[in-house]
Formats: sequence, structure tokens, C-alpha cells
Amino acid sequence: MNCKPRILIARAISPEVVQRLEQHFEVESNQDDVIWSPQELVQKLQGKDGVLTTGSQTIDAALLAACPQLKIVANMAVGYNNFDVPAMTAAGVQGTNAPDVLTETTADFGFALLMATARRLTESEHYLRAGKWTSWRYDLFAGAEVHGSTLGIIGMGRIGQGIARRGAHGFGMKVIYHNRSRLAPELEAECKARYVSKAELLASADHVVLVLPFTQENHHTIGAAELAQMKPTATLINIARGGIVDDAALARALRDKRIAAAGLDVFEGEPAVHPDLLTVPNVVLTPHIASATMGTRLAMADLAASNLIAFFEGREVLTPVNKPAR
Ligand code: 8YV
Repeated sequence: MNCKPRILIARAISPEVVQRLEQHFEVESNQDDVIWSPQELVQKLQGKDGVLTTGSQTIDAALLAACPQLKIVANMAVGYNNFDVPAMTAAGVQGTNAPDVLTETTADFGFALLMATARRLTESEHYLRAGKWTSWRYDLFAGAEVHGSTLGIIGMGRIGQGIARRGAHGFGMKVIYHNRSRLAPELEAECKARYVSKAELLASADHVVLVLPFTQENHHTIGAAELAQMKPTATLINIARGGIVDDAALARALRDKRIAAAGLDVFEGEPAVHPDLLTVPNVVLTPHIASATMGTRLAMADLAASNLIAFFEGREVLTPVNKPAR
């Protein structure tokens, strides 16, 4: 008789992590990466004790009520806005996320997107590929300065700090930040970052980078009013979550040159992208890949797996997001 706990791996992950999980669990794995509807996910979860999810599966009260056997949801993402945490706690379901292992990779990408946006990398490549490059011009794709400029970071968690370090130490940028709480003085010193109000940050940053978690309170933290407070020469980078920026208002601001450019890795309602963003040239668009290196994706899945294994062995999970009664 097989008495291993039964788990579902809801999206394709590194095969070596699937193999690791198979040593501990009876596993059903979506290695074909089929996109399940919420109803299909509920169906797949019948009889499962745990599930490994990515940020794109919603775990809410309705799903929990329909899956009474479920005991743990291990997210392969640092963000867990796909979880209704109070509902999970009330249902006695453990939630875990995957922090730390993606910090540096994601900060690298944030900086890459900032550089690409400021220096108009994709726009200029499209021009070249379209055969439009006929001669040198002094102002051809002239972009915004990165070194020595003012970097404004909204959301100064681990990834925000990684971007601050890159900016301050690598590019001599003046770093200002806004966050729910101030960093400890030694961390501020290490990141060479100065705490400012959101209004001061928007008014004085040359590059505004969003790295805050998505909650109900920060829906459209950057909308038309905030875009109007930014410098017309500024860039906006979003590697946090869609929904933090009002994408329609941003598309209008980009079209009307109220800000110079934007770099977006996340979108409201992704994978759909607001159609107006697709028609403005001064935006760099990437498909939610900030943590996408094979090594980091392996580490994220492995951490989610470690959480599942610890939980079913009766140990503390490594990275909990709630504390349900057990
Ligand atoms: C994930 C992310 O790739 O970790 C996060 O919060 O946004 C990304 O690293 C995505 O959520 C899939 O899990």
C-alpha cells in the first residue's frame, strides 16, 4: 500500500526537482505546462494533500472549500498575492513562498531593464532590423544618463536593496527610496540610500523602480496623478506586479511624453498586455522574466520542494507566509 502524501505540481518545473519530489510523494505533475482554468485546478487538486504553485494560480476561499484535503500550498515565487492568506489560515492550510534565492537574479534584471529603457535598446534594435539605419546622427536614439543620475526605488525589500547596491556602487547613482518602513541605518549606509516621501521620490528621481509587493492598498500606486509628478525626462521600471501601475494611464503618459520611457516586466491582467502599451515606442516590454535564469528557477522550485518535504515530515517549513494551527 502506498501511504505517501499526494501532491500536485501545477506548472512545469525543473525535472530534477520533480524527481526529488517523487522520492517523497505520489506526484501528479503538469510537465506539459497546460494552463488550467480555476475549475480544472480544483479538479486536479481532488485527493491531493499539497500543491506546488507559481504566482499565477489563485488560492482563495472557494478553492479551499472545494479541496478539503489540501494542507499546504508551496508557491514557487517570492510574491504571494495569488494567496488569500487569511482564508488559508482559517482553513488550516500552510502557505509558503520562495524568497532570497531569486534576489540577485531579479535585481540584475531590474537593472538590465533600467539600462535598456534609459538607453533605448529595443527601440534602436527594431530600427536597425527594419533597415532604417542609413547614417550616424548626433541625436540618434539619444537616451537618458544612468551613471550619476538619481535612482528612486519604491519598495526596499531584498530585491530593492540589490538594485540600490548596483546603482550606488556600480553606477555612482544617488539612491533615494520609499518604503512602508525605513531600513536600519547600517543597511541604509550599505545601500547608500536615503529615505524620502513618495512625493519627493517621484519629483526628483531620474529612474523610478517599483519593487514593492502587491496588496489591495497599493493597487494603482502609480496612476495618472503620480506620473504627472515625475520629471518629463524620467523613466519608470516595474518588476513588481501588474496592478501596481495603471497601465492605461501609463500608456497615455508615454504617448504624450509626460515621462520619457518605461520598462515593464509585469502587467495588469498578464499575460494580456494593455493594447495601448503595444503601440507606443518608448516602452520596453518583457514577459515576466525577472527571475528567469535556469539556476534561479531551479533554486526556486527546490525551495518550494523543501517546504513540502519539511511539512510532511512534521518539521517547520522553511519560508512560511502564515501560521495555521496544525
Ligand atoms: C515568478 C515572481 O517567476 O517570484 C515572484 O514573485 O514574480 C517571479 O519570480 C512568477 O511569479 C512565477 O512564480
